[in-house]
Amino acid sequence: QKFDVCILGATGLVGKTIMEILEERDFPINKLYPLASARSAGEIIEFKGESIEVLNADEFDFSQAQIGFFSAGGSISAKFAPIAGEAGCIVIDNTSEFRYEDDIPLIVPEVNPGALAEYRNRNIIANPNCSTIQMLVALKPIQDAVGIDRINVCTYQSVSGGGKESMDELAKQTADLLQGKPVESQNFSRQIAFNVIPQIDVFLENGYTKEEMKMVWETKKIFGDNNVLVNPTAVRVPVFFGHAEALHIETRSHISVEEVKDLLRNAPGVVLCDNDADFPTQIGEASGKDETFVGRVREDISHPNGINLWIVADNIRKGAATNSIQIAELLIKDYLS
Ligand code: 2RA
Repeated sequence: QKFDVCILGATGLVGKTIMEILEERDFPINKLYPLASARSAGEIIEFKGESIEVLNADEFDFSQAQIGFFSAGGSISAKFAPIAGEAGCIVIDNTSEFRYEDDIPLIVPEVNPGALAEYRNRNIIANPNCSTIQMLVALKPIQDAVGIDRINVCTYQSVSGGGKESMDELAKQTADLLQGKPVESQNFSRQIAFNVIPQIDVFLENGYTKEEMKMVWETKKIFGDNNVLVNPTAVRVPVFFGHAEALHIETRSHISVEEVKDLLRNAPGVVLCDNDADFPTQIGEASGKDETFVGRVREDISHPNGINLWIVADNIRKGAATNSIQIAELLIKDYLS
């Protein structure tokens, strides 16, 4: 069985990666409809050796597609996802627009596949934020084994999380600085080249940023556990692809490092970097991969139930495109075949 699929935001970083991964995984596509705003409509994209014209989303009849991958920004999803859902196109939405609505499932296939059944409420499924996805893929087996009371996390997030313009800004600033020219910042609140910025998204009233609170809200929803406490600091670093995270977790009962490593060795989607010096990094291990890499697993010497972990994944792949496609594959396997 094959499916007609539309991709809204087909000319963006995530949209293009979705197309690459659909091809790589030989996703069962019958017809592909790349969609974008009127500004990008008419561009030609390549898919499976064919040139396909990008269509104007405003003029598209969503009943022509059974599955839609949306990654064109929150306001675009707010406008088109309900229209598509009502037309029978099941939307997998990569924006934060619907993530916190009670009747919309928020899915990481390795973590909460059972919640996918709720897609029937509105034909919309939300893909979580990149920094949440990789964290929960790694923490799921620990949560199941002993429960997690509290997560302290600092992120080291690449500029691709902010889209193509943010990547261009890092490249330009780096080149300008190396040539002794002054730099300008447009996509970040400070210079990003040769710097780190403890701000991703806007500040909220409680002093945390929206990126940080996404990790709090989404962890509770995906784990189905309102008692898990999350204390994040999200930081942008001058890296193009891949997010890293330093975690200090407090479990509900004691678990040894060896037990955690055994759980991670067998966890779906996880690659355990077992030896201390084999820690994963964005460039060396995670970029271009679909797995979540975990290293530096060790006991927290300051807490009886504390474990430290270092978690790295490709934010555009597992943090966005791959996770969305895995959701679609699960949907097909459990509900559409
Ligand atoms: C970022 N989490 O890295 C965002 C992307 N969704 O900026």
